[in-house]
Amino acid sequence: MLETIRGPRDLKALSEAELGELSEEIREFLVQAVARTGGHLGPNLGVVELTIALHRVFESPVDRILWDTGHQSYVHKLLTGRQDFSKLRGKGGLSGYPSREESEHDIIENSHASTALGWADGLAKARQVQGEKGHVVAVIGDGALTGGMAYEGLNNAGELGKDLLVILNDNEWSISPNVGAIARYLTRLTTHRFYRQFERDVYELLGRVPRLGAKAREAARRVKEGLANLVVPGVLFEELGFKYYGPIDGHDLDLLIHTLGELKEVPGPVLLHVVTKKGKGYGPAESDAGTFHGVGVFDPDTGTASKSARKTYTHAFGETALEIAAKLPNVVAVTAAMTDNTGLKPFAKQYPDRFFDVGMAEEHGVTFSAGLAAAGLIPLTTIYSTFLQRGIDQIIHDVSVQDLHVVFCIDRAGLVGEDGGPQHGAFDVTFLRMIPGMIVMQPRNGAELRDMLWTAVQHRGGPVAVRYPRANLPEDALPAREPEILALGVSEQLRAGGDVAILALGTMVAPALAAAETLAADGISATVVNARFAAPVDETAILGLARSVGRIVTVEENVPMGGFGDGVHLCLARHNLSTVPILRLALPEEFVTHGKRDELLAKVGLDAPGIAARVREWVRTHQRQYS
Ligand SMILES: Cc1ncc(C[n+]2csc(CCOP(=O)(O)OP(=O)(O)O)c2C)c(N)n1
Repeated sequence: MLETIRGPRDLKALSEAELGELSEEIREFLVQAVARTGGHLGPNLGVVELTIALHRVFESPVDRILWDTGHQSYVHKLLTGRQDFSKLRGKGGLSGYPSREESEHDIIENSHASTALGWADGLAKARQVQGEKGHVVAVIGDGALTGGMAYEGLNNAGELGKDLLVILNDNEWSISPNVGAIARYLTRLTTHRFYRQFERDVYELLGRVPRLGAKAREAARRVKEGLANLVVPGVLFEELGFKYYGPIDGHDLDLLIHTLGELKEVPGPVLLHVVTKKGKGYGPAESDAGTFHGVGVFDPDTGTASKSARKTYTHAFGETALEIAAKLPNVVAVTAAMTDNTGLKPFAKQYPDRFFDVGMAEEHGVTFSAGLAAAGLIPLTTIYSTFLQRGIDQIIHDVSVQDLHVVFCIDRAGLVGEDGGPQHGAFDVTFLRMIPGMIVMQPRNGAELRDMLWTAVQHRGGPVAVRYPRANLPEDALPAREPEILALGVSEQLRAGGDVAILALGTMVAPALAAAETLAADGISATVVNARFAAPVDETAILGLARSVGRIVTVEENVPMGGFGDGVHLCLARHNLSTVPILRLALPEEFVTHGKRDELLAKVGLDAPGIAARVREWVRTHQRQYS
């Protein structure tokens, strides 16, 4: 049946029983497809009925259906003409998130949480200004509701009173179990004693009187909903100007269709609280919601996920954080809803009192870290590069102006692979380098990551950032020796050559060394420097190489604007050496799409052959200076 659904209109012709069958087919499809490619399985299995009901009741794309965060839009894709999941998240395949390029049914292109309510508010008001018809529906998870932007959206949408339906998809999980007072409030709403009692009574009664059939069940549902409202009003949402409905069972397709049909007619801002189960219908995902939130390739029959045997930078960070915590009792760790993904699970287990998960609230995470640091603790504030973009003002205003010693541990710096476009860590060097006093380092292997983290916590001064990639370590294990304190702003020369000096940052050191070998075979001898620091750059080394080698190449996994290469260029200019030719190799000045990390690096010319080719061509056309 799924194959016959070419767009939401095809849903309208199906009977309720057929819709039920369709939901089973979709579940089977999702498990088989995601098993082959990896992806966000659990969140999508949780919204099968909700997505079918939304497309049955509303008229997308005239009505706008927005998925907050966007990782749960696979079912929406399947119902809006996108059923080729063979290359999901891969080169040339469907994106793992909504994509304007892919479909007119996607109006937002997202992946960062808590934005949908702002979008919905804007879309609803624009419709009013322009006299256009159509509903705006935003689906937001309970995890995403821990982000401040969600409240900024609710605050404005509720106050200004335009038609808008917000569906709260409450499964009690973020990537890990959801945290914070809002999560507890939602749990109170869904587990309220009277509500639960009534629900059980009604269903037991109906179970004993089967001939009452569907009508009575429907009536009971309505009463139950009404009562739920009566005894556990969603006070918070009501006070924010929303009419609150629910909580209702988000896997009961008939109830969802019926309820959404009714709510479609209710004017003003409405919030429907829907309770779902992450991973619904697939045993392994139901019992291990964390793993199946975003899973790699797995065996669909057993649910066994294939794991790489190699250690990653994330593992090395996690191990080092534990080691540092054992040495320094004033070191604490902060995550924004990414305990496991950032390697902090062992830390959280070993030091529960020194570990803080602030929810999907990076801005708060940074300012909270400022508070911790002001009181004398040293926070390891561990946030993916892409999500740290949320905290730029907090890094400047709350941490840096005060010169507070917060250690920013920036995972997923550079290209992240399959998560694609909006998730690449392409900007952190730029937005950190511009801040006065900020120290920015990037290691070339796990041992250096360990030394850099040790250097960062020992630093007596303001903020320090260590960025590292979503990649395996080049080595098998971290060294047994004690960690070293690295000299601030000092690079490491790894290879000497007289034609060109390649200064590489972090992940780019290995391909730069390999490129130097290729260039040597072509008669071009290259110096290769492990830059270590993007800020402050190693002035002594740069000036020395400018004068001795006379041609400088910089390589980094960051956009060129304001990046490490710009830092080197500025250093030359400051010393009246701006005539020294400099080639800045970096990520392209456009948004890179999704695909395997290695494939993407090759595509943007940041693998060894790409670096060698560009340096070779450039050396041939640029005269050396000063040497
Ligand atoms: C700003 C931001 N921080 C962190 C993340 C990483 N992240 C992706 S999904 C997710 C959990 C989402 O939970 P919820 O909104 O409840 O949706 P569910 O997956 O449970 O359906 C997190 C933390 C993100 N996408 N955006």
